[in-house]
Amino acid sequence: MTKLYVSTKNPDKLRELGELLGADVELLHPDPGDPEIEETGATLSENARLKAEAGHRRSGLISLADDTGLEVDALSGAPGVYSARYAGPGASYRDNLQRLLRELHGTDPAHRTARFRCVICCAGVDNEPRRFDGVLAGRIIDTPRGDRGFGYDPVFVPDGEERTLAELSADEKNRISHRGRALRAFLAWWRERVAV
Ligand code: ITT
Repeated sequence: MTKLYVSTKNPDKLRELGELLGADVELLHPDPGDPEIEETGATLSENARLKAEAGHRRSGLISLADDTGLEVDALSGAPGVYSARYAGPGASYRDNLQRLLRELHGTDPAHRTARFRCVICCAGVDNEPRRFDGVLAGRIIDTPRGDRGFGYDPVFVPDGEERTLAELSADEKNRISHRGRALRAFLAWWRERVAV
């Protein structure tokens, strides 16, 4: 079975990446006690690359990393690259979501447009890491709905939907999501290069 190292400590991302990659790929990942990889980059792309290269060095395997941000137009693109720590270091999903709702309080529904942007980086195939992108456009509502998904999903309604991402099934989310799009772009390239 093909092995891939996924350089994330976020169990929700790992689950979604596993669903998207399917059962014929064995996923390895960091242990909870493994050292953190500092996300010192100024962009999603730099952080995805840092995590993928560190994962490849650590495991000796082809390594994937995902860096994702939520860009809200009324907040000039925030929280963006800071999405995981919007409410401060060590913030929970709930803290981050509450801060987002506070910042958008009173903002007209027409001005609540946003998008998830996901950059997946793969290290260990070529000399240079490869980057794959996926975007999902939508809007931020003011009252969270749904208990699936994770992070900002309960307040994000994708374009063409009335439900939040947290109200969609895992399959429905994966079919349209930023992560699904980036991962399928990676898979198309990888199947040609490495043949699963
Ligand atoms: P790793 O760096 O270990 O992969 P992380 O959670 O720190 O995990 P990011 O730096 O990419 O990952 O942070 C992105 C944050 O954005 C994440 O913590 C969630 O709060 C949110 N997020 C990412 N993907 C999401 C999704 O599909 N739906 C909702 N929120 C998401």
